[in-house]
Amino acid sequence: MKRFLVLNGPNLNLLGQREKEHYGSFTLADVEASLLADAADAGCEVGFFQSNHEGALIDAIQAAAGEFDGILLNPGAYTHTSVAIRDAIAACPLPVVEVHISNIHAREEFRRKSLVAAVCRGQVAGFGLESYRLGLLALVRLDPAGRE
Ligand code: CA2
Repeated sequence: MKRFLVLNGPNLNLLGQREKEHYGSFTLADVEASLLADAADAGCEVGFFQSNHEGALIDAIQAAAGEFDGILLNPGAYTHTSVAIRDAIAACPLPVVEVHISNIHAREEFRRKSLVAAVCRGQVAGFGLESYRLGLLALVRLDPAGRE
């Protein structure tokens, strides 16, 4: 059975508490419950990790090979700043799908650039909790050997 790691970056543990205009009113626990249900339907497994620390996220990306078949990644604000996370993804043999709750391309200029996008298999942004569900579907359905 395929296993996917759902990796969330800084401040995503605060979902549902503030900034509801950008991130809705659902919590990270809601995201995880939804993905657990989707994974059961799809016949795969999901594991979860959230950290506010760049190095911990990099450690999780490095440790995922051998344990998981792909990574669903919301790097939070590190999306726009972290060459180190980009390098970890580039070095990772697993497909990584970048997800964002908000449409980063319709927000402030500094959020429109993702440093990780070019080393991810694809990006889903702007669909709230559904971004995670669509990203998981992409991981389930994509050909691990191919680029399409
Ligand atoms: O839209 C996304 O998923 C983001 O990755 C969320 C990040 C933001 O820095 C990115 O530009 C886009 C921020 C997550 C912080 O979430 C909070 C939730 C509640 C209260 C405060 C922050």
